[in-house]
Amino acid sequence: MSKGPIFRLLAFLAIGLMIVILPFAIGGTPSPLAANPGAAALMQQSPTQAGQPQASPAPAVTFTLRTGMSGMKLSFTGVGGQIDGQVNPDLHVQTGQSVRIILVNGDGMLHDLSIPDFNVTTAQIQQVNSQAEITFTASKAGAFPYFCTLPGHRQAGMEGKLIVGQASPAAAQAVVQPAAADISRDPADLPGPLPNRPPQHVRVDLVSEEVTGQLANGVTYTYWTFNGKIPGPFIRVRVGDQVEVHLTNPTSSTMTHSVDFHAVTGPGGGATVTQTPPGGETSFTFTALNPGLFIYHCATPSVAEHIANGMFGMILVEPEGGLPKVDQEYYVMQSELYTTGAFGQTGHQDLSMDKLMAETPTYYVFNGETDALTTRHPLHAKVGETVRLFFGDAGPNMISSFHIIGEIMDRVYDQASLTSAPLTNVQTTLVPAGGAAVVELKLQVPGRYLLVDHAISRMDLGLMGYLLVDGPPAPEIFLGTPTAGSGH
Ligand SMILES: [Cu+2]
Repeated sequence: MSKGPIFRLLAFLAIGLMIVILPFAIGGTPSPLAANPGAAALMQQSPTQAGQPQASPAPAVTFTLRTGMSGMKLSFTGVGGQIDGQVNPDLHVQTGQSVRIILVNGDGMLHDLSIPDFNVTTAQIQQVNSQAEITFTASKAGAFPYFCTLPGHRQAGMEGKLIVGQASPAAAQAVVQPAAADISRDPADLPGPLPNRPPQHVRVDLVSEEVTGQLANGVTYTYWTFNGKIPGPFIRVRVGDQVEVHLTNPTSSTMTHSVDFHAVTGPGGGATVTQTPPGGETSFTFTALNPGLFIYHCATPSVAEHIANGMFGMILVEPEGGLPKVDQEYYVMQSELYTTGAFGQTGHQDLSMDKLMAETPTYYVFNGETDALTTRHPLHAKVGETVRLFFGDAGPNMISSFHIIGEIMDRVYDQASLTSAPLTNVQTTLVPAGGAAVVELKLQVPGRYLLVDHAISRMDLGLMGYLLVDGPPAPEIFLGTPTAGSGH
């Protein structure tokens, strides 16, 4: 039963495979050597060239991008070579290289592709499978956006990066920023229902952590968090519990922090006794008198700044006897960020106090970042299951018109009041800043459902989540064939 020989054989096969595949996995489809992409790619990226002045210009490189929809987003999708199938792929070329980009229309909408930094824009094309192209010399190193110039298309997702000057691994490092930390909390990260028990003493430990994470693709931000993730930990107690809260602020912090629980009956919700300087610890105890789903947040001036930077979470105070049983529970919080740079501007972004005071957000996000509930941690369920969403709106300022595209909410505990009868059969539910709702739905048709705020411009400013439902088709409820370019 020794696994040694098998592992050695697998390792040998894997290394052999990498030697065969690696040359093909570098770069786009080089031309004029397209007939032998492997050899061309090797020439393009050969180690003897890496980091050295080149004796002769690198061969021309060709990329093909197809327009289409991915989810509810418009996008360019790579065709062929390393970028095949990638949405808005990074296009890597060498400095001085001749670059050809072929744009193929995949959706029948009017599109083009422009790289203003190199003064090139394709013709506009609309017919499905029609093509347009640009050729230019990548004369300067750096990362440059390519995008569609049709009104709204860039905002709707048609944007990627041309990265010039990646001859050596060191240069690549300098140009392509490593993906920043994921600060978003997985919406499945919450404790399960409490056992049926009498009230008891519960200790809650919060740490105010200032961490740099990825706000969006190519965009980083220094978040202020509770326990390193956004939202902070989901706290679950029952009515009557005595909750002992400890807030620790590490010495590495730059700010004083605090916490205000909306579940607290008492001054400041705890904020008056938890103003905690770097290196300090504070605590207080409260009795959870009222059941419900409540926000907690930092309440150190400027409160708006501390909330915008990510200092919020929720506490569920279960009513006596708990909540009805469901198959899946998820923890989702909406908030908005106010950055100095415009939406999508790459690099590290700082908070804009002017935008914050004017209440003109740059980004709207679920669980702290634009990709939190799409590519990073989508919600999952199976046909036939019931799902409960603990949904909170941290603000700091905006009201959420919470909606799930393609679903009807079977029950909504409006304003997160768990002692009132829930609303039934709701399309969109209003959640105030600093408020919450508990939403329940049963899934009957498989597919991808989108969590949005139906103040729908916000979808183009980062606010979207996926609920992925697996299971057999239900043609008696929904019957249809996807249209061309609709993705899935
Ligand atoms: Cu704070």
